[in-house]
Formats: sequence, C-alpha cells, structure tokens
Amino acid sequence: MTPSDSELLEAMETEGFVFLPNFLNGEALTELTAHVDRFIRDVVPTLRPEQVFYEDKSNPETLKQIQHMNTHDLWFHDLFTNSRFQELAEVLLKGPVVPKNMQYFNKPPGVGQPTPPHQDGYYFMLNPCEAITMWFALDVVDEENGCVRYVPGSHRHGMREHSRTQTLGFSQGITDYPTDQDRKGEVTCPAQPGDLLVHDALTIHRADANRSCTRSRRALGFIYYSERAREDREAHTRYQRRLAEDLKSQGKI
Ligand SMILES: O=C(O)CCC(=O)C(=O)O
Repeated sequence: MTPSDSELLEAMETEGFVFLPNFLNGEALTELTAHVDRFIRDVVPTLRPEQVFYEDKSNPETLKQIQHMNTHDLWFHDLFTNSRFQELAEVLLKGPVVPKNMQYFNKPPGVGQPTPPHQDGYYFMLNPCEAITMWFALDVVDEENGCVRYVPGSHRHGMREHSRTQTLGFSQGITDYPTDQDRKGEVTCPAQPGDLLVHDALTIHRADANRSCTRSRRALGFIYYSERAREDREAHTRYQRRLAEDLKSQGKI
C-alpha cells in the first residue's frame, strides 16, 4: 500500500529517512535505465574531470560517480525537475524546492570503495539545513555489494564533526563514527531496481565496499534544497575549487 503524505512526513520526522519500494517499475524503469546507459556512453566522455570519478581513471569500467547529470542532459533535467521525484521532494520539504544536483553512484564489482559515514548537510553548507537526498536503486543492492546504512533518528541530534577522507567522491566523513549508539542503531537498506530511499540532510549514513566480484551497485541521487535554505555559496565554491585542485594534484581525477 502506498503511504499517505502525512505517513511519509511522520516517518521522515521520526527516522530521518523513508523507503519507497517500487517507486518506478515496468517501462518507466526500463526507459530510465536505458537513458543512464546512453548518458554514460555519449555524455560522460564530454565532461570535465571534476564531474566524473573512476576508481581507476585509466579504466572506464570503474566509473563510480557523475555529478550534475541534470545540467548536461535535457532528459535528466526533466526527470529531476518535472517528475514524481520533485513532487515528493515538495511534500517532504513542505513547500517549494530547489533541484540542486542529480548524481550517479556506482560501486563497481571488486573495486567499489566504502562510502564513509557522513551527513549530506555538511557538504551542502545550508542555513537552515533543510534539504533531502533521494537514492534510487538501479541494481539489486544488498550487504554484499554495499547497500546504504542509516542511523535512524540521527538527524535530530545536529551536525557531527567531519574531517577530510581519502575517498574520491566523499571527501568528508564523521570523525568519531561509530559511537556505541551509532553501532546499535545502524540499519541496512537493501533495495531492488526501482526502489527509492529518501533521507534528511542531517541523517547519518554510509555504505560498505562492493565485495561482489560480478555485480555492480548502481544508483541515482537526487538532491533537493528547500527554498528556505540559504547556501553559503562562497564557502562552497571555495571548497569545491580546492578539492578539485587537490584531487588533480594527487592524480585521482
Ligand atoms: O551511494 C552511496 O554509497 C551513498 C550515497 C550517499 O551518500 C547519498 O546519496 O547521500
């Protein structure tokens, strides 16, 4: 049964995330997956290095992340801004939203690295920190290939301290994770293609590496800010610029 808007809002307020199985299926899912393949084939080769990350940049099979798909392709722009995804964002953020970034996340088989524990809001630099991320599964995702793990209720305890990680694509991680409480509370979120997870920008989450040697772990991320949230744009741009220089100097991008 599809949950009502008020049930979704209540779950979001209590747990800091919601799970919507089968958000897309059938032809809509087939079409979306075909457009992801098209984007990777036709658009990725035209993107700047700081917008596409590989576990090993000399091997295209290890593609792990794409940033801002919506700004490079009309089909994805439409999916992001004129769709059930944006409608859901408006419900969960209780008003108009700013569609900010559509991303592709993969953990390629054998080499896909863990996602460090983090809160998205730390990267976003918002005041108030009112934003959500949707995580849409394109593959069967489980503990073996690195499903998302949440700490329910963690969004109610403010921003934790983060520091620089060496993980390409997730440059900040929570420094004291896991506390006993984090460890006890953490839940795994396996998913099927077409399932959707949505989390608050303050909800702590992470994922393990892909330990499977044959199965990819592809997903799309949809980031929406509330129109009430003000971005510290200068600090954000400064951070992104320094990070890109750093990654280039390390030969990672
Ligand atoms: O795909 C992952 O492993 C994590 C994605 C994530 O951190 C996010 O969507 O905010």
